[in-house]
Amino acid sequence: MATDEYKPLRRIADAFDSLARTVNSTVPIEAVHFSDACSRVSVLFGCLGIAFKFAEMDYVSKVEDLKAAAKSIPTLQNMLELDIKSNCVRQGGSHSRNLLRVKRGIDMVKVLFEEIVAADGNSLKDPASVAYSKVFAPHHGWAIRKAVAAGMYALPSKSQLLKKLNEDEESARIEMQKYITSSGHVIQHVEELFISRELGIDW
Ligand code: 1PZ
Repeated sequence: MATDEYKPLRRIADAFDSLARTVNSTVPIEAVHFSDACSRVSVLFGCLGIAFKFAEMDYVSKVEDLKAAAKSIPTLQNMLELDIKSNCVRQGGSHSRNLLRVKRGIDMVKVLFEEIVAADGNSLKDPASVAYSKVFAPHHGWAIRKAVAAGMYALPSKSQLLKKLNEDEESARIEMQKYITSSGHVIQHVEELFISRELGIDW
């Protein structure tokens, strides 16, 4: 069996699976581990076409910020606590703020996969629109929401996406389900880091 086969969906699901296992223990979540898993998600943008270039640039730059921070800050909770001390949690470009945005990115992918797994058709437009409206739309202004709505028409079909990911219906369903479960634990953990420090997650 070729172990070096190109299987990006599997790599994403495995990264979150491994991360979710550490979340379930009492050990705090490592910033390096988290940001590495989040950076694997970026490959999906390349499969969704040019329309999502802007989203890609924003997401990748925020993940890169967390990766760079992880070189000197061991855990996500350390990151939040440092920002609390410096009184810059909500400041543009802060690690805490970027963490909240990246958390939404992985949440959007989770809802997208849930919708794809539940849908019968070959369209990505409805699954992607639902995911966007649940996760990001409440936090985005009118102009961005309009641009995203326009971009939805340029999405490939589900079968085109699966082909680019080198998966068939059955294998994709398994990997998406794995990601849905494991990212759910990770997302909940990150939200609790904010909520337990009364930082809120709706900004
Ligand atoms: C298949 C469906 C694909 C749809 C992807 C739609 C993604 C939403 C596009 C949003 C455009 C991003 C514009 C930048 C928004 C920024 O203003 C905010 C706030 O940033 P800050 O002020 O803190 O610097 N950034 C965000 O909300 C993060 C956006 C990340 C988008 C990641 C989407 C992940 C989905 C992956 C699907 C492949």
